[in-house]
Amino acid sequence: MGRFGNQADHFLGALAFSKGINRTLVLPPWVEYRYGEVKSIQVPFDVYFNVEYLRQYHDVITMETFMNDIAQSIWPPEKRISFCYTQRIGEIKESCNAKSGNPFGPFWDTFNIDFVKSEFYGPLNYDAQNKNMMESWKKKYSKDWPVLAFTGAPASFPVQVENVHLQKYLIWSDDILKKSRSFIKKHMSGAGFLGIHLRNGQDWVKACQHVKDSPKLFSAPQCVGYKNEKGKLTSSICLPPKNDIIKQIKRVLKKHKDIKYIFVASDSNHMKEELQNALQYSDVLIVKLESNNPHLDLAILGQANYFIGNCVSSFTAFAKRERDAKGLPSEFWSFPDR
Ligand code: GFB
Repeated sequence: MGRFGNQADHFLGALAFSKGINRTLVLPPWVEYRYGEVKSIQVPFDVYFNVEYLRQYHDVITMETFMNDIAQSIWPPEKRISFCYTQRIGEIKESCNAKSGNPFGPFWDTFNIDFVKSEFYGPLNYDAQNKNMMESWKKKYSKDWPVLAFTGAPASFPVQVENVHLQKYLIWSDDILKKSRSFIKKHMSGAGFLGIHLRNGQDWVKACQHVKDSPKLFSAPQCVGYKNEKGKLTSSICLPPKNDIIKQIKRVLKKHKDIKYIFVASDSNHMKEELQNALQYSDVLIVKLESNNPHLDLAILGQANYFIGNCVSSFTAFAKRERDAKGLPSEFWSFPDR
């Protein structure tokens, strides 16, 4: 569901679930959408992440290895059953219709997978914290069910608070790490840098209109709490005004004299000129990637000396969790209210 940040939240839940029911997790590819292309494309899990670190927590195998080396013997075509909570709308009645629509069809087609049957697993759920529930799964789906292939991630969005810690096993691939380190060395050497995430594209402007009716919109629980116990969600937390952004950056720079660069990650407007103008009397340089690369942006944000992100965005949430796992400091735009 959704793009990278949403999928990463789901991934942590699915990881906890697979451990809960004591099953090897087949690491799915990441689903991406390219401008001008109708069908989703699937990027192997290990293009972005190092699978070895996940093995410290649980048994995992990439989908590519699973399909090439193992599926033919333990999951032959006639045993391919799709799992969903209850029937899903589509061409076939009483079915998961696992391949109906995008990204579903292109996802399974990438591996030439067709399903012979559907299995409705309701009323079971995937709350890995519920030990009885995990036992029920193990009992109901024993050895006769070699593979549980879900139509959607067996996980919630945003990530359950109990699963946030699993982020520490999600380590960038060597390729991404190398690229991020060489960018930092080339463009931000000799001093600290502040990483900022500006989520401000048109889709976001529209989404933020829902703040009034959705006090826990998207990833907002990461700052306001899962029950809004830490504060109220406001529209400036979702879409901070430019002046507030500049004021907040100045406050951080005042406190962190070692910072001489600002690395800006954004889906749309990096505000490079505005930031340069506002900070022209300081000796701080504004830096951004030359071309759009969300994963490289995230890997760099994860290494910044300090980070300011958007509390509502699951893209920020990824960077924030990674930084928390490393003990690096972060804050959110316009939160808490000053
Ligand atoms: O990651 P994501 O689920 O985060 O989706 P949100 C936002 C996508 O926008 C990312 C791009 O996966 C990137 O492709 N993007 C966002 C960025 N920020 C940056 C950035 O700093 N740098 C680069 N290069 N790309 C939610 C969606 O987005 O937005 C929801 O997941 C919904 O499903 C909502 O569409 C409107 O949580 O921010």
